[in-house]
Amino acid sequence: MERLALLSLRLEEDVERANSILEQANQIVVLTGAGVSAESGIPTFRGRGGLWRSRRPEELATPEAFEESPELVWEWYQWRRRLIAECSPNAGHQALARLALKKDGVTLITQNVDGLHSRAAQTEAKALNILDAQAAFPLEVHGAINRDRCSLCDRLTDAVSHFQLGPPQCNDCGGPLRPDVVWFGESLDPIIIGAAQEAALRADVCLVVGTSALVHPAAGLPSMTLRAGGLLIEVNLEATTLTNQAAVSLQGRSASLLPRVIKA
Ligand code: BV8
Ligand code: ZN
Repeated sequence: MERLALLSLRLEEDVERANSILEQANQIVVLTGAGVSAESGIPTFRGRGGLWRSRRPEELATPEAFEESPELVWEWYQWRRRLIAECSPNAGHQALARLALKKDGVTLITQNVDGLHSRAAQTEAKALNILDAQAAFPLEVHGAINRDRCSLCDRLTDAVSHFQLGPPQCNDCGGPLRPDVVWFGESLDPIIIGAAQEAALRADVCLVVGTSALVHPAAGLPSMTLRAGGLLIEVNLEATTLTNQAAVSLQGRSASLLPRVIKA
């Protein structure tokens, strides 16, 4: 049999194996990164054409950068907000939402701030006639780009879509608003990361999708499942530091692989 046919047969077998592991699991934790949104048109961070290819993350996604040049950081996030507003959840987001809506014991965790998982939760719940979509809303460990937070009094508001240069001021205290995301050197919300770590520890399976697994503490979640005796299934275009610990590693695009792995 020629090599290509052999490879796709091997992938099909791995998809089946992944599917049966998920079906037999009682507790599933899913961790997604920028790769799950790539096919929706949102560039990843470190890959080809990634958001940070031209700049270093430290230049833009840190409190120091915001302190130093609030206009530049604010403009970068406004650019990303406009880009995200043009994008929609893809079949990968939808498959994960269906898994969480139809199977008990599934916890979705995302490092992404684009809100696409939450949008998929709403559309899939509607399509499935499920009133409460809550089960498919992810733990957003790095925050949400479409929420503003006052950098002085922490007041939260929906993102102001305006085009003025530089961050708007807080209506309460006049402090500069910032996107409600977690920057490098900032701690994650202890309640959110705590819930994510608890889910990882009790999971029989951790399904990791589209992450280079470089940013901690989120990147440490799959190892928590492994150390607690759970299995790892990885979906990624390329190998990562997690690949050799995975029971099944599916190399390919998440928007086409996830609906096949999750035949919910
Ligand atoms: C913290 C902001 C405590 C929002 C982001 C050493 C050990 C442990 C920690 C550290 C350390 N050194 C420094 C640290 C701390 C640091 C860190 O981990 N640095 C790394 C770089 C070493 N972490 C922190 O600062 C965190 N806070 O630790 O608090 C503390 C307090 C004070 C001082 C120290 C510590 C805060 C981390 C949050 C940072 N904020 N984003 C925003 O603007 O978006 S992180 C940023 O990276 C994004 O949020 C993103 O989610 C995250 C991870 O990136 P990925 O999602 O994995 O994306 P990437 O492009 O890398 O990879 C995409 C993958 O998809 C690739 O593998 C690709 O192959 C794949 N792919 C592409 N297309 C597809 C696909 N797969 C499938 N299908 C496709 N179609
Ligand atoms: Zn304020």
